[in-house]
Amino acid sequence: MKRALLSLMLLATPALAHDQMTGDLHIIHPSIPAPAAKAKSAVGYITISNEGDAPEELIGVRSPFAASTTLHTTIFEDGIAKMRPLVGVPIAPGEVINLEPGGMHVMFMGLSGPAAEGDMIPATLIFRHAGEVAVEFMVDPATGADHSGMNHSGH
Ligand SMILES: [Cu+2]
Repeated sequence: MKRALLSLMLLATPALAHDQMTGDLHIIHPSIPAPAAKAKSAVGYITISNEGDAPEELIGVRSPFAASTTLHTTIFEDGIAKMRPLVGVPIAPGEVINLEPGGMHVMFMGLSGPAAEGDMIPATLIFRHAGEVAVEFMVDPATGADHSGMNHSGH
């Protein structure tokens, strides 16, 4: 009976989002658009709200999902989107930062395996003050954008 109820609930919520409150940090829906089968890289998105009184900074991400996991930003040069590594992402008190398509993102390079929609990918966010925070990136539907084809020459 319990199992039947649970599967009904899962069916009723096709667009899952997840979030967690860790200290003063509200971490909202870490997600990865499903990469193509043989993709060598993937991007991660996340929204973080600093609900405390002190400045914070996201300074790194770690995950067994990829050989290297870094913070990136997107810049436009001559109309071409290019990736550049970011040292950190400051989050002022009361501020909400968005790692989102066309902007800042988490860059997973050298994927350790496939990722299918609905998978939860473990990762650790590293903050300057809060330290290490365990999260899970939810694999969302593929967007069709091939991020691995973008210009990463800044590395
Ligand atoms: Cu990138």
